[in-house]
Amino acid sequence: MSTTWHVLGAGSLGTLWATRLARAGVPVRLVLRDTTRLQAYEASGGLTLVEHGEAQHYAVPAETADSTQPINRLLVACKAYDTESAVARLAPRLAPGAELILLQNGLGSQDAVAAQVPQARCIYASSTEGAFRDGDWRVVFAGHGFTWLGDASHPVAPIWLDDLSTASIPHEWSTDILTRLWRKLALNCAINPLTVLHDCRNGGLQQHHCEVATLCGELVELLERCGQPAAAENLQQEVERVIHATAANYSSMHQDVTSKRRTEISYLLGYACKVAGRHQLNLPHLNQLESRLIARLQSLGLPSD
Ligand code: NAD
Ligand code: KPL
Repeated sequence: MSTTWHVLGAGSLGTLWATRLARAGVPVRLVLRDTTRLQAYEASGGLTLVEHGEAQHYAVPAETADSTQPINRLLVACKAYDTESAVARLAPRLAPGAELILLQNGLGSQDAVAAQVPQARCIYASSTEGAFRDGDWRVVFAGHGFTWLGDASHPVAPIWLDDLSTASIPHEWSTDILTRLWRKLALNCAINPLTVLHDCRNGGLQQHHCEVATLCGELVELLERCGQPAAAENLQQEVERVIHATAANYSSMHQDVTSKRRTEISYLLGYACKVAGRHQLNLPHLNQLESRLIARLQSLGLPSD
């Protein structure tokens, strides 16, 4: 019998993973916030995944954090700002040798969780898959992509990657996961805040070429200073390529702001500025971008952390 995957956070990515694992016959259980959510979930009868316009229903079993069953494998699919408190509630249930897979975008939340549960192995992930909720317990698989997984302190791939293959979740074990996460963070810092400040689609940044180039210059300095030269390579070209390739899309941060949702600023631009400060690196445009973004979020009545 294979090990059960506990999935913490039944939002977009959590549902995308839970339904594909369940569809492949891999044992999965959702961990929901409280009994109110659990009752609502049970009344709905399960999760729905919409793929290629077709909705499929999966009766994935669920529990709350207060359940007592030990957890051996935990997929953490909360937003970065919820991760630490969500994992803290489950820490007493983690079995010796438990493994956590952290799906959060940006940086900072993963290290915080790893410090919180030193007895567990924490595997960091970086995903280009895209999903969004179009109803309670219902998720649309919007963008097929790829997920890299890695463990900066232990290069050997876990055996359970086979479960991901069985579930047709495109993935690869990465021995440089931090470089991947830093690269994605740099891309997000160069694109997402500006799309909020200029209230435009990604393609709208083609009108702000100089601003983008200046930010890329500072991000390259930061990456090199933090020992991530590979993440800095041709950053500006990559940013321009992404702006062009995703010209018609709104960035994830722009979508959060439009929907009045809290952003993950502290784990993206906020993290970059904090690390620059720690290295006593003066990056005036990046700092100014952070101040402008915070001011904009506050003016919209949104949390700025
Ligand atoms: P989401 O808001 O759709 O889902 C998060 C879920 O976690 C919510 O259902 C929330 O209720 C739940 N949650 C929060 N605290 C909890 C707790 N204490 N106990 C139980 N559940 C709790 O978020 P998402 O879009 O799935 O994003 C998750 C992470 O993945 C983010 O860091 C995001 O940047 C990253 N990511 C998302 C996508 C995407 O397409 N959605 C793509 C790549 C990366
Ligand atoms: O990852 C992205 C996002 O919207 O979060 C893009 C726009 C592709 C890069 O910042």
